[in-house]
Amino acid sequence: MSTDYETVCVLGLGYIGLPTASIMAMRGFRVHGVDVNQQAVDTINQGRIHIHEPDLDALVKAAVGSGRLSAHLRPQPADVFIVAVPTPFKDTHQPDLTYVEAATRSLAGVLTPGNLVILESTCPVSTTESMARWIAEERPDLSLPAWTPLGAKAAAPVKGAVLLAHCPERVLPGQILRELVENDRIIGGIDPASAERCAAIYRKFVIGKLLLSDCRTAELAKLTENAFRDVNIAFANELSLICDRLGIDVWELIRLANHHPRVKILNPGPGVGGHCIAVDPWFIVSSAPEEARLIRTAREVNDHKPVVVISKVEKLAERFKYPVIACLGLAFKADVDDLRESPAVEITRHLAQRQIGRVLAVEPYISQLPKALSDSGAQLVDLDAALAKADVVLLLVDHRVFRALDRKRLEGKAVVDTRGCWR
Ligand code: SAJ
Repeated sequence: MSTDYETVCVLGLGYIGLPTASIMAMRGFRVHGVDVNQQAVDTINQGRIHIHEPDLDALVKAAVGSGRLSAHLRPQPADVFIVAVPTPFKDTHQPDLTYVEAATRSLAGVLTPGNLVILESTCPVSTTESMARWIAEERPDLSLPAWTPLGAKAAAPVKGAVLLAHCPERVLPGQILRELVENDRIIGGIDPASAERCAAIYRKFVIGKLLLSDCRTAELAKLTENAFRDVNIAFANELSLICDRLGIDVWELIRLANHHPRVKILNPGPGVGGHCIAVDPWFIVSSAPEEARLIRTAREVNDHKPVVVISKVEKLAERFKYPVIACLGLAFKADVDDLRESPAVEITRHLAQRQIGRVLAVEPYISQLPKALSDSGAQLVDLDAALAKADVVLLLVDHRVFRALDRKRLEGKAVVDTRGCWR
């Protein structure tokens, strides 16, 4: 099959799927985007976006305008299928593959022999093989390759087999469009033929290196990257607790230590949020609970950080009769609108529910409070209104607008700066 003018069906039009679909459309692919959210589908078909990511609006407008990107509620026949749906965890920290399974079973209906199915969602080890099983259950008429590590002697490819690969997304929210093109990509085939075919697709829009491997290794590599970052942030967060106890400025400590040529400590904060780093390490823990001791502890250290911030604010609030507490930022990190797993939301909700004062939340990227805060008692206001009234100012997210704040406006207020921007 020629690799020119291929049709791609991207399932899940969120932070990964929509930019990927749009970039591929601009590179000449005919792209069907699929999402279960009718509003997202309608918005995209009008050339507009339902999420915030720098420059994504112009890209989607151009892709839809070119006639090569359209959005749908159901999978459409295509040569290549890319699954980019959420993979949350359950209350027990066990991975929840409901969306991956539903997307796989729904695309199975339109598969034809020789199609390639690519999993981009971050998943526990062996999910790509589970997808092969789900497809086989839905479509016993199709043949699917068995897992074969790269370098092992592969069985002769079955003519017309459906190919499968895991190509984990690795982009940083806020820089998605650049990183989608520039980052190196790991391509883990269920067998070597699948890896080769998948690489031919990504070669058309990725200028980073394409690193071919098998799907199990690719799955664990992605989890490893995020667990590495989580462990390193936990180290910084633990240092912040040690410094609080010893009366030392953690930011100054880290600045000094980082002058060593082989030391690169990350930044402490109010905890770790987002749908990736706060989630993915648990997928390793659930697969190898006995062995993943450090990875589990790092998660626990980072998950405990909001509790520390809450008690710091409560202590300061005792100085006032019924203080106004301004919580600056709700997003999980700077300059994004994404509130998923955000420690800032958790902290704001606790402070509001404990009724130790009146809680004002400032989040320039949203226009109404998320469900988690809607009946907490917290009120969404703008920065000026919050600073005019606040007795206690709690900086939770280092959004550009907060970093640029004139420090004089904080005079006379009790300040908790969890990001170290106002030192
Ligand atoms: N954070 C700190 N201190 C730091 C760095 C981050 O407290 O020094 C916090 C942030 O405030 C945020 C959380 O960690 O709450 C995660 O933010 P992040 O910028 O480290 O990462 P994400 O979740 O936006 O994106 C990560 C990236 N993974 C790595 O850097 C290894 C990205 O490349 C992945 O594509 C993404 O996860 C993903 O989707 O898996």
